[in-house]
Amino acid sequence: MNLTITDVRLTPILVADPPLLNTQGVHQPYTPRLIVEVETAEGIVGVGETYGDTKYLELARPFATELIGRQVGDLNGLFTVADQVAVDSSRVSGQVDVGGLRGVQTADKLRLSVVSGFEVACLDALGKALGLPVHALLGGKVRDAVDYSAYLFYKWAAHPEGVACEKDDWGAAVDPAGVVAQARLFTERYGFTSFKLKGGVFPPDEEIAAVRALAEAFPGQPLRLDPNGAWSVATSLRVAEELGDVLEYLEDPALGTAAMAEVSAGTDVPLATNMCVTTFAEIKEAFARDAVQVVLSDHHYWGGLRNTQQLAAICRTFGVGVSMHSNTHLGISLAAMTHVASTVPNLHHACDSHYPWQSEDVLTERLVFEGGAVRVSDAPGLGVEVDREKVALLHRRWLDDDGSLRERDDAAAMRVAEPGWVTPAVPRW
Ligand code: GKR
Ligand code: MG
Repeated sequence: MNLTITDVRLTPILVADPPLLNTQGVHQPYTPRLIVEVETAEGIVGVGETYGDTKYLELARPFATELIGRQVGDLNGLFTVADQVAVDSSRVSGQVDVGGLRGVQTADKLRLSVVSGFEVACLDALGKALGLPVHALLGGKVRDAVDYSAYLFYKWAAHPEGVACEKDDWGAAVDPAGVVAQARLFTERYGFTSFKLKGGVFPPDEEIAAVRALAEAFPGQPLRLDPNGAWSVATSLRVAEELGDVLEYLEDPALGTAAMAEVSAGTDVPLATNMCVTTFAEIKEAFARDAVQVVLSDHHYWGGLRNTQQLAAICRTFGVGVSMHSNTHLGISLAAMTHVASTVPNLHHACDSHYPWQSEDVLTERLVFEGGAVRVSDAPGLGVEVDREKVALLHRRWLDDDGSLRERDDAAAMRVAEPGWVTPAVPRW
C-alpha cells in the first residue's frame, strides 16, 4: 500500500448563510469555507474542511506544498509543517477574532485551524485506504450516535433588501415568541431536545424573557444562553440569578478568564466557554481559577480531532466538562465532529452545530439529525462523499466575489442595514 501524498487541492468556497444576529452584527449572506483534499499515490482522496477567510488560505497554500511526498498517516508531522509556515504579523491581532467570536487571535491558532483541515483530510484518506472509519483510527467509538443541540439565533426574516442572497424558510425571530417558534421548527425538523440561544443581541432582560419562554414551552429540557462575552460581571450574575433554575449552563457571559472567574465565584450556574479557553496555553489559569466548568472544543482551532481528544483528557483529569462549539460549517466538518465526539468518554452535553442553518453543502448526501443526534458512520474514512459539481458551484461564487465576502465580517454586514454600526465595546451591558 502506497500512502504517499501526491496531490493536495485547496478549494475556497462561499456558502449561503441566513441573517443570524450576534453581538458583533449579523451573518453575511455568504460565508467563506475552505475544502481540503489530499490524494495518495494510489488515487485515494481524503477531504477536510476549515475556516476559509484569506488569512487561513494564505497559510494553507504553502502548507499544501509541504505535504507532497509525506505519508498520509504522518499526523504528528502536520504540526511540524505548521511550525514552518510563516504567519504574517498583520494577521495576529491579540484581540478577539472579529466576526468569528472564537477567542483571541494568535499565530498558533491560525496555524492550528489550518492543521485541522489537513488532519481531517489525512484521516479520511487513511481510513479509506485501511477500510476503517475515522473513529476507529481515533481509538474507537464509545457511542453509536452523537447528540446535538438546536442552535437558536435571533434572526431577521431576510437579509437587507438589495443584498444578493439565498432565501431561507426559517422566518424572523426577534422576540420570545419568535425564538420559541424557531425552537419548535428545530424540534419538528430535527428532533433536538436541548436548546442554545445565541445572545448578546438584545438587552439582557429581553434575552432572559426569551429563555423563560423556552423553559415554559419545553419544560425540563436543557437550555443554554451564549452572549459571547457581551455582559459585565454584574449583568452576568444577575442573569445567572434569574435563570439559574432553568439553565444547563451559561456560555461566555463575560469576556476573558478574569471576568469569567469572578462570575463563577458568584454563582452555582455552570459556565461554559469557547472564548476564554481556546488553546492549551489558556487551560492552566482558567482551571486554577475555576473560571469555567465546561470547555467547548472547536476541532478547527484546537488543531484537529486528536487535539480535541487531548483536550477532553485534560478536562477529565481536572473534573471539567467538555463538549463542542461550532461556527458556520458544512457536512465534512459535521462528520469530523461526530467521529471525534463518538470517541470522547466524558461528553455529557449535546454538541453545538450550525449545520441546520446551512441550506447548501458539498456532499452528495447531507448528514441527517434523528432525534437530535447524528449516527456515527462505520464506513471507511469520514463516511461522506463530496459532490464535485457542488464544490465547483460554490467555488465559482468565491471566484466571482469582489473580495467583500471572502472575509467573514458580521459588523460590515450589519452596516448595510444600520450605517454607522461598529462592533460594540465590551461589556455591552
Ligand atoms: O455564528 O454568530 C455565530 C456565533 O456567534 C459564532 O461566531 C460563535 O463562534 O457559535 C459560536 C459560539 O458559540 O460562540
Ligand atoms: Mg459560544
